[in-house]
Amino acid sequence: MAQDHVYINGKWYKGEGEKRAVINPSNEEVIIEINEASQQQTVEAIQAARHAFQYTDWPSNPARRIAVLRQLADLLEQNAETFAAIETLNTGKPIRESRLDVSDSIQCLRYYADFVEQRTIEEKKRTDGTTSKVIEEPIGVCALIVPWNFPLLLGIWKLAPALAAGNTVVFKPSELTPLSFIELTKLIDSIGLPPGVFNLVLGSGSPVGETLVTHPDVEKISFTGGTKTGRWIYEQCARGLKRVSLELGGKSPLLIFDDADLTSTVEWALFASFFNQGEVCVAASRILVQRRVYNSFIDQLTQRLASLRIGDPFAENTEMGPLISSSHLKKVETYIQIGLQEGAVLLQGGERIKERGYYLTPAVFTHVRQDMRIVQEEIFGPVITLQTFEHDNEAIGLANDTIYGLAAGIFSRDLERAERIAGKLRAGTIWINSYHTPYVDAPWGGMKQSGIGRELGPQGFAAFTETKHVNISQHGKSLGWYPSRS
Ligand code: TXE
Repeated sequence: MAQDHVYINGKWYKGEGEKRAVINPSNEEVIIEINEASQQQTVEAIQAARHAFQYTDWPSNPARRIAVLRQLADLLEQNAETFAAIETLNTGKPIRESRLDVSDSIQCLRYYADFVEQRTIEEKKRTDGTTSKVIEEPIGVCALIVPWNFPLLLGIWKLAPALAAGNTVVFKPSELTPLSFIELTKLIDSIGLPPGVFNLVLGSGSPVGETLVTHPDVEKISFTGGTKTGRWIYEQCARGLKRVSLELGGKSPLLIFDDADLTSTVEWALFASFFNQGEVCVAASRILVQRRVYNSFIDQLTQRLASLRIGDPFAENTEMGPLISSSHLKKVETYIQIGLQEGAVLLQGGERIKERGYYLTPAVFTHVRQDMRIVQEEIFGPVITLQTFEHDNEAIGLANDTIYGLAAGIFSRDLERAERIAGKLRAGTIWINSYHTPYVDAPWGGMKQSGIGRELGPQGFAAFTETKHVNISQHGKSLGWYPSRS
């Protein structure tokens, strides 16, 4: 049982695929060795989900689904500290941030339970006597694929609405961070859902992820991850016109105007850029500062960076932990080299600080040009670029000039101007005088190459439904060939 980490049709199995060591990024030690799912097991999980969708009352029993979501939220709450510790152990994120992830997850489960409870069916009486009902039905078998930066929270953002809507699920965490969802599956197992409603398959893109994406019995893919993988998934989904939601990369700008209170803005900028080690899809990686306050901003930023607490993610006062893996650390370092080769100036940071653990100090680049790769490409780590602008239009132009459109931040005392600029920015989420907070009842997702569709809120629920229009007329009554259409 201790080795059984694959969950199919209500039972635990030993994975028959690859064996993989799960690493603690803060000390590089092996936490556990996992036997991942084979392709055959992945297919069995899909078949179990299909069977459960077709033959159990799960899709048609909202009361049961509401009860399950609430029970899961309660269980997660009772075990909150354990989940926070697992998340920090596996990802290296500071423990205070893991606690936030757990409490946001609980809130999300409860939100979608309430959402289904309060849902009404739209009904219309027509002049010809017909009653029209518009019904939101579940789609079927949904494959939920998530990355390593928020393994629990991003998983729950998909799982809660998918289950709430009545779908059945095959869930795949990142191969780097399976631990919190293995633990969550134990809670799900203890609730006793109909077998096959929830299945957990562990493994990487090949073969597990690819099997989920290409199998004809999977009717919806909800994916969070890199834009390159997202693009491949979108192409595969096009073949079978599979439903798809993609939450992808970003290169989000933070616009700082010269009327902003600099001390608090510097604090927000650090949080916006380096929260979760900068391994956040919406991380503010491009800071645009109005020229008049640029030098003062840099002075305050570098002073504050010097006191940033990087280290043991389990220490209560740690502000930044290690990056996720050795290969990701190397990728981020490669970008720092690219920045230097492109002629940017590395003001500070970009250094390893410990012999063990994937720690990197925040890197700040100045003297950058808009066409540099470090300005255009997602680095997904603690690396920011600083640019200046003179006037609103220049700021808008620079802010919008990447392929991404996930998020943006604006700092100014002039809320009217800030809102006007927000209207011009091509980004799915914009914070004015704050950053990062997701609200569970509000949509989250990207424009341009940052994704397709939205998570959270009513939009996040709609993404897991199909719309059916049912017209009911009295039996035996002729409407004629051309009945009235109102
Ligand atoms: O992501 P992948 P990676 C960005 C970030 C990062 C880059 C690569 O820039 O440096 O992506 O990270 C699964 N079919 N983001 O390689 O590959 C994979 O197993 C089906 C931004 O970790 O996109 C994992 O579960 N699934 C991002 C998930 O996809 C496949 C968060 C994400 O992995 C697959 C993470 C395939 N062919 C990285 N290949 C964000 N938006 O927050 C991989 N996977």
